[in-house]
Amino acid sequence: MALVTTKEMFEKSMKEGFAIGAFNVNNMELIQAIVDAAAEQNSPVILQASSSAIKYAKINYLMKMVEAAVEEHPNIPIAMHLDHGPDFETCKMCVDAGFTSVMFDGSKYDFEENIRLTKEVVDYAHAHGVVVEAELGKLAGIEDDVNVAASDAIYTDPAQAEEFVRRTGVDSLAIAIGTSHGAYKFKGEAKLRFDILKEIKIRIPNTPIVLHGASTVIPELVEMCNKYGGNIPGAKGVPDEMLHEASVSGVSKINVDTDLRLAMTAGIRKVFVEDPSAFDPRKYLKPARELIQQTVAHKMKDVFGSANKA
Ligand code: PH4
Ligand code: ZN
Repeated sequence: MALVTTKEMFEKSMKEGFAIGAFNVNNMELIQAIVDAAAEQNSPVILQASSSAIKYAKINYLMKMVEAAVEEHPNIPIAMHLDHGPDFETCKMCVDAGFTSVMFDGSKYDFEENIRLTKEVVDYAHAHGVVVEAELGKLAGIEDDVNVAASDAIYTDPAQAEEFVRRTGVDSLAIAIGTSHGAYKFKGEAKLRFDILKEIKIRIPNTPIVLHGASTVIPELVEMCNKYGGNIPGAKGVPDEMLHEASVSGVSKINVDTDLRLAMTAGIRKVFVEDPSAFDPRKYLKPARELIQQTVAHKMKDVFGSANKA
């Protein structure tokens, strides 16, 4: 099987009420851990790279490794997606390089400009058999180089969502209901606006909904980082129960990056502290890769409900 678009996996997710994890990648160990977890769980999976990840790893290396992952796991639907494409050129570069899905993130523009720019990307991508995710509303926190103060976070307006999808022809829509990027999502209790999600779903029942900034910030991983010399105090994410509720309430794609960063860092830190003489990278990258795989498998099986949906 070749790389697939997200079309069929999203159709299945909407029909059967589960979500597909979209996991950020920028190196070989992440890619291997994620697709091995998907194979172990017989789950569809989306690999995604941001423009800064592409700058770091280089698009050619990323695509060759993703192609290798597909060859290793021919029975698992794997999509390759651009996360937070900042402009038409970056989206075009990824379409031309063989990505099967791209996100154009026009959330920093006003409504009309977001529609105009998204439509340009949709026209190009669709002409090349590639699907497009767009974003409406603003997430609090830091994403790429855009910093939106928490107080300026703007929830997605359901009526605008309907108009946006109709006028752009976009394939999926990222919405803002209270999540944010990174390890510090909530000061007090975690709170998501499921009422807004419900309203959006009523207005665009056939459009897959995407949740960004949806890491759990798994307490065990934060503790492990801190235990082995890290300093990540007060980190807090979206609890598993809320992500499960989102998965059965019409969210089709759930983005996870922070939890993978924590797993990799925790695994490496542990080896460094327990065996200061270790300096063969395989000695610390192997356990780190295993911890990432466990983390991804847990999400697929226990939270998103995508296990056995390949
Ligand atoms: N993302 C990840 C964005 C990563 O430039 P960069 O590579 O740092 O960008 O789109 C998410 O939605 C991840 O959410 P999370 O932080 O809750 O895991
Ligand atoms: Zn994001």
